[in-house]
Parts: sequence; structure tokens; C-alpha cells
Amino acid sequence: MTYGDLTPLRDVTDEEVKTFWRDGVVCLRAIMPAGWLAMLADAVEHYLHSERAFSLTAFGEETVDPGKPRSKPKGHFYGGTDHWQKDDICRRFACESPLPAIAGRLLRATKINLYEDSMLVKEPGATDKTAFHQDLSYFHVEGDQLCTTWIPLDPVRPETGALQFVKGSHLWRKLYRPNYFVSTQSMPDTDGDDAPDFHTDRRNAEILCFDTEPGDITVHHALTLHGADGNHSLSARRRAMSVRYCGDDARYKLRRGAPRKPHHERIEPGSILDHDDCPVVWRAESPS
Ligand SMILES: O=C(O)CCC(=O)C(=O)O
Repeated sequence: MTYGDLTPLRDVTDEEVKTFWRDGVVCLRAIMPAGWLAMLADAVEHYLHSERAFSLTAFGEETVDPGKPRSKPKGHFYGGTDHWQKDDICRRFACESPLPAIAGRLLRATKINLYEDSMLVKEPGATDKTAFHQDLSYFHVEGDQLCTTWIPLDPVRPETGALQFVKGSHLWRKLYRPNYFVSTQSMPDTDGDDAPDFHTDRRNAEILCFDTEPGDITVHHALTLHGADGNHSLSARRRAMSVRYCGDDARYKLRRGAPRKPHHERIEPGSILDHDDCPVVWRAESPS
């Protein structure tokens, strides 16, 4: 299968690097080549038609908030992690696409490790909100050079589930408890305060939200609080993939109560991430 042009469309600018560190998020316009988006679209359909497809909508209703009155969503929010370990296209997307170099440039890193990927599909009528959270609450890692790239495959607007970011919240240097993503309920036995719910109270915060087209991506810092509305369209899909990366200063740190992957049982807290399950996917070219 050939997917068309895979070459990077452009570099990240100095202004975009500054914006990332100032606001905790940056929207990079027209940066992902169509070939990589076509590959990702195939991987998404493959996942959605597989036995692995996991409905966060059903999970929320049945497991997290059973019995809580909810308006019945007409579509499902599908989500899963670590597709790169099971699907060759997802592995190529996370490891060989322009994303690792984009993360390296934004994080001002000399090397980049892949932390994980997440498929995040809000089908038409999937009215589940994504609860406000910080990615670092789920990462068994500490450091500052940590980011999530979010790659949409459809035009995305606030009413179809565009991400909403609390501007500058990465600078608060405060880590909240992880929640169940489709519920504001914090996970048990986790440390810190509950994440504030900016869906119900904006608290005078400045919320950044970007209308995006395929080819645009957003990249946010792992401490940036963010969430999203549901997809209220009954015809437009909101297919997206997040790929999460770490730079030089990242070290393993086990966080009590946060979901663990099998390799987390074997890691040494304080050690660098270079590991088959967290591979180095990019290194800066050394000056010749
Ligand atoms: O796609 C969504 O609704 C949420 C994405 C997100 O929170 C993330 O990838 O960190």
C-alpha cells in the first residue's frame, strides 16, 4: 500500500517553540504530510473494526459512574493506548513520522523517547466530554521535557470535540490527581487534589481552543490542564491520535494509583527511559 507524500511539510519555527513554553500548548498549522494522515486513517479504521476497539462511553456508564443519570449518547467515544506495540502502521506513525522531530524541536531536546500513543475517536453524537486533566498525572515519569502531540484526521471545532487548554497552567507547577477521562471522578489511591473542572466553572482562566483542519496538530506540555467537549454533530466524525514523547530530562517515577503498563513493574525509579517499551525515536543531529 502506498500512501503518498511522507516528507515533512515544514520545520517548527522559533516563534512556535516560544509559544509552546509560554502557553503550554501550540497549534502547528499545515505540518503533517497527507501520506501520514492516510496511514493513520487506515490504522484507525482497522482498530475500530477490531476486537480491541474500546468504548470509553460504555466504560464511563458501566464502570465509573454506574446509575448516574446521563443523556444517552448517540455515538461512542473510542479510546485505547499503545497501538504502536500491536499495529505496524501505528509503530511507524509514532516512531518514523515527523512527530518525534517536532517534539524534539519543541522540547529543545537532543533525544526523544516515545512514551505511548492513544487513539481518541469521538463518533458523531458521542457527547461524552473529556474531563480536564494533566497527562503527567498518568505518566510514570518526571521531568519538564514532556509533551503530547494530538493529530486530528477530520476538521475539528469546539462543538465536535476540539481540545480546550488552560493557558499557562503548566507553569502552576501543580500536579492534580488523574481522573477517569470521561468522568471527573479521581482514580482511587492517587496523590494530590482533584483536577478542577473547567467545563462547569471557567474560574477566570483563559481557555485556548483551536479550529483545526487535517494537517494541523496541537502539542501540549504534560502539565497543561486540558479537556474537550463531546462531539455534538450527528454527521461529522472526530478521529484523532495522541502520541506522547519525553526529552532528555525525563526519568522514571512511579505514581501511586496511576494505571501501570507491564514494564513499569520492572523499572528503576530515577533511571532514564531508554527501554524497548519507551524507545529512543529521535536524536538531534550532532554539529559536524
Ligand atoms: O481527544 C480527546 O478528547 C482528549 C485527548 C487528550 O486528553 C490527550 O490526548 O491528552
